[in-house]
Amino acid sequence: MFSRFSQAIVRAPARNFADGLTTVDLGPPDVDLALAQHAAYCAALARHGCTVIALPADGAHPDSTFVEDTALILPGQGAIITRPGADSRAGEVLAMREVLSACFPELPAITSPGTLDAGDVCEAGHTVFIGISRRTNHEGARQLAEWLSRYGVESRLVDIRHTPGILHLKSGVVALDADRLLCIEALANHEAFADMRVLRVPAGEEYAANGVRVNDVIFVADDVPGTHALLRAAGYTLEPLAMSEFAKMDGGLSCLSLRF
Ligand code: CIR
Repeated sequence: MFSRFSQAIVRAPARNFADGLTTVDLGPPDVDLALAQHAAYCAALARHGCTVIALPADGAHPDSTFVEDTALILPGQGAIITRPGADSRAGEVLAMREVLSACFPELPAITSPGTLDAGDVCEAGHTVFIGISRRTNHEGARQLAEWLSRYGVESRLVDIRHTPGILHLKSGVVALDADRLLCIEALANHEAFADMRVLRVPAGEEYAANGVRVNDVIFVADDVPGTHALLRAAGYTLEPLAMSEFAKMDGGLSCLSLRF
């Protein structure tokens, strides 16, 4: 089973997008180009069956375009507000609580001392992989696992604190199907994935492992031809999208929307 989404929450980058956090050295993003890439991303969500709920840009939080980090939704079941691990992102959850409380009357939250960015949460069927990272700590993961267990969802931890080049678990893993992942080489042999079929992104295309499945297609960066060939050979339909300006801020295709 793989969740089907009918709605997606997004937030366009604000003019001060370049003031957000980043660990990569790719130069500052061009905000106008980021806005054009964001618009194309939203159009793709709509083409693939999602009603797009667009929140206004929020200059008080330069990373707020990465809406996915602020909540986790089990479509048709429940939602939980996260507690982002970066201080500058803490306030982002307030707006998300307001939006989601209209759909989910019971809306628990990860609480201190737990921290959790939902970019560290990778759902594959009835299993959820939770990354322990610089943003998500063991207590945050424990609280999330307890919440998931109420819905019969099993969770497994993946410690990525020593995996170079990735901010979040989903910077390096995409759930393609309930039993199949696309991974960077460094994570492909992780014991948590032992019963999954794993496709490895070709060397030099590590950014490709920051894609996301949206209903029947895989959203993937447009500049990773080796990965495109690999995924097409495995039978997937792709939606290649330009992501250069979000990559400069450590962002990928999953973090730009919260889907349910
Ligand atoms: C951050 O450092 O929090 C943002 N600049 C990027 C967050 C990307 N989120 C994600 O991959 N889920």
